[in-house]
Amino acid sequence: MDRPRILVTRAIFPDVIDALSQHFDVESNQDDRIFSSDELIAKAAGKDGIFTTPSERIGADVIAACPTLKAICNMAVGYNNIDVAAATQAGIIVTNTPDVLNETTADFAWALLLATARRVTESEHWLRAGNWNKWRYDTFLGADVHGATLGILGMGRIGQAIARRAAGFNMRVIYHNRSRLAPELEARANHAQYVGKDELLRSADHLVLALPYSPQVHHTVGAAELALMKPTATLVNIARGGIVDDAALIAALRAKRLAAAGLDVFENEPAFDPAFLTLSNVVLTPHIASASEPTRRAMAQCAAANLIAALTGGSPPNILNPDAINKG
Ligand code: 8YV
Repeated sequence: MDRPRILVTRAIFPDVIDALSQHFDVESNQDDRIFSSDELIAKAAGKDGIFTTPSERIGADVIAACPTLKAICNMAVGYNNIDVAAATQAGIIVTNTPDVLNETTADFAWALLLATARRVTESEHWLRAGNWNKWRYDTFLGADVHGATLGILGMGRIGQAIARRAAGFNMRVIYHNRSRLAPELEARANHAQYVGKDELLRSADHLVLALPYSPQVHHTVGAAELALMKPTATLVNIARGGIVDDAALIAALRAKRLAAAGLDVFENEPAFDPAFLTLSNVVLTPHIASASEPTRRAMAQCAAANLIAALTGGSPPNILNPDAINKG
């Protein structure tokens, strides 16, 4: 029997390519070229499966043009790059990589929160530029983290991991989520208290966004929401570009209606709004919240395991659309 044929859309750990090659004929992209949409379709056509990352948009057009596809395995917990409904309709399994990145991503949310509140990167730039020639009582005064109120919008597995870490900082944790957590989960999340979205915005000293992107939450933090926040507050986004209205955020930061922001994700990334570069009160990172060596490896292995299961008659551990199986 012919081996299934797969496409790996981006460069990935070579040993993961080796593992996939034990089961499949693999077309890989170790040169890490960014495919145009037409190239992606041309490469995916005739394949049984694709190993994707959030940089590739797998829309209904790609799905319609690739009738041999049986599985799309995304190396990310987020999957808003994939039209899951169209895939389900076409009998294509879609998988993601949940859980393996929770703790690493929560660590990074804290890295951004602390760097933002305590002006770590801003002061380092100033120091590197040769400006440090005397001590002053008010050099880079920031906001306290300990004892402050941490707000979390989106209290899934990553949000809860962020909340647990607040215990060491003696913080009160408030959150808003589509639905309230069970009491035992709230207790484990540093006794997080469920509040309405407006109260979250009004009360948080440090607000972290940890919700998945969907069209329903596009610009869920825009000008009106930013106006509710304390002028001393900080905002951290480790979730997805598009959840925040970046133009509104830039205006708020410029006018100091918000003290500072720490951003790992942006609208239209990597071509983010260059106005961010003109602001000193932002910490900017290139979508690396899950980027520890062990975690990126675990994510790649998880996506590979899903693809192997999907195309060799197994049950992919992280299937997002079980209905696809009956259609296929
Ligand atoms: C990166 C993420 O996008 O998992 C997600 O949804 O946003 C991040 O972990 C991912 O590492 C890219 O493969």
